[in-house]
Amino acid sequence: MGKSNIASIIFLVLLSLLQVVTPFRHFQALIPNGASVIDPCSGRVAWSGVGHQTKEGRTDRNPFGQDFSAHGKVWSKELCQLDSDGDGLTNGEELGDPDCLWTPGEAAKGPATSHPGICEPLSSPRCDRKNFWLDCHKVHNMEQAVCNSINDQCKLVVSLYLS
Ligand SMILES: [Ca+2]
Repeated sequence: MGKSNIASIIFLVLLSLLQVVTPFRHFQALIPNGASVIDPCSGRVAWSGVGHQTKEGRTDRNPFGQDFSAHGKVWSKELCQLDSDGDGLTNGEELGDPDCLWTPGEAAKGPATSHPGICEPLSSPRCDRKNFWLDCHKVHNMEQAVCNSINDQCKLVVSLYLS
C-alpha cells in the first residue's frame, strides 16, 4: 500500500471522526453549559448530545431536543422557562441560567445541575413514565473519559455494548 493510499485512509478516518464531533460542538455552544451536562445514568461523564436520547447524539431527540428544535434551535427566554423533561425545574435552572439571561459566548451564571431532557431523579415517582425512552443499561457506543488527576494524563476508553 502506497503512502498516498495510507494518507487517504487516515484522511477519511479523521473526516468521519469530525462528522461525529462537529454537531455536538455546534449545538453545545448554543445553550448554557452545553458541553458539561452530566450523564444522569453514570453521574459522571458529560452527555454530549444534550438534545438526544443517547449521550453520543445522532439518535432521536429527547424532550429538550424537541423543544430546542421547535424554538428554532435558539436559547430564548421561552425555551429557558420551559420544563421540557417535566421534573419541576426549568431548562434554565438545570443548565445554570436560572434567570434566562445567558447569550452564546458568555459564561453561564452557574454550572449545569441536571439534564434538561431527562427527568431526574431517575427513580422518583414523578419521573416514572417520563423517561420511558431512557434505558441506562442499554448504552450503545458508550464513551468514557478516564482521567488520572495525579499525572494529568487522560485516556479515552471506548466500549461497545450490543443488546
Ligand atoms: Ca426540567
